[in-house]
Amino acid sequence: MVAKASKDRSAAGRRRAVQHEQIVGLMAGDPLVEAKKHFAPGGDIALGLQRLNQEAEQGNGEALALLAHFAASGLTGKPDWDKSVQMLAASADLGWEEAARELRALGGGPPSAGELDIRSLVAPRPTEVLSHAPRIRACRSFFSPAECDWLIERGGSRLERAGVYDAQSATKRIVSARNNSAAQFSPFEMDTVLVFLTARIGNTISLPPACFEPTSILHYGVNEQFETHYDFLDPAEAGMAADLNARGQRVVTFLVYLNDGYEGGETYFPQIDLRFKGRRGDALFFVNIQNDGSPDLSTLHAGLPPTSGEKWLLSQWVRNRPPR
Ligand SMILES: O=C(O)CCC(=O)C(=O)O
Repeated sequence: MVAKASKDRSAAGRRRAVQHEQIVGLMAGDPLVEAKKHFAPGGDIALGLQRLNQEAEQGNGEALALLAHFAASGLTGKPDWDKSVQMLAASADLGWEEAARELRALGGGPPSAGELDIRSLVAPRPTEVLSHAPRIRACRSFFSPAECDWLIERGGSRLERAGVYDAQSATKRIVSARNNSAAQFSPFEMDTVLVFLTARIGNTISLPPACFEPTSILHYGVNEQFETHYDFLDPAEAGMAADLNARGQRVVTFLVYLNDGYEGGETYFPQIDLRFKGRRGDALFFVNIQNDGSPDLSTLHAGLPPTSGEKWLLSQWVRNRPPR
């Protein structure tokens, strides 16, 4: 029954993708669609910004919501969180429903967007030690139910088969050991909610979002899993030295469980026989290296398969420094 539900979801996902393609086709020449193209790799960001601003000035709520995200993240200038929330509220006032949903996810209006306390929103959360070796901590109720729902909604429309990183080709490789789905968000594909939530993660682990790899939302249906693996990058592996040199070591893995209602699906550390299954909104994070910087082999872990229901998770891999 549940397996069927998740098949239906991927069929629905495919239908949505086709609809999306059709809409994109119909909208070729639409100034906003054209402006957005400039934020893809190799695009002319300054020109894209100019076009977005023109659209926003003419009352385009979607353009304003995008500018709100850029203002929050500092992708196109100095980050300005207050301005970002004001723009999001203005976008919602213009009738852009997604902006209103973003504000609600963050616990604000409309009409109470002005009451959003961004500093507490991004403040570090208390953690509890689950293991000293390897270093694993949990963080209860790290995301609110509304934040979890927003992330599931964002991830659900972009899921594709998950893969593993192939350093030699610098691309994703599909392997049988990882048969779940994932949605990845590069910095320009994020939104204001994601910017604030990743800032909260950064403050909790004392590493800035500049060190973060693209944020992923993972989805596991019944029998889908991420078999035992390490997250640190092994310098001995082909092609890895260049990646390590460019982007640093993947020192922290930060996971947030976004839903309840499934059986199985724990995160499992076989070396210390630790199974963790967060309730909706709980977080788990661990340090992939030892104090001397060498890989910590006791961090071997797996995302076990749900035996019923479906599991949604935010996964954030964090390097020890921003890319060069
Ligand atoms: O799904 C899980 O519980 C684990 C995810 C994981 O192993 C990872 O993101 O590295």
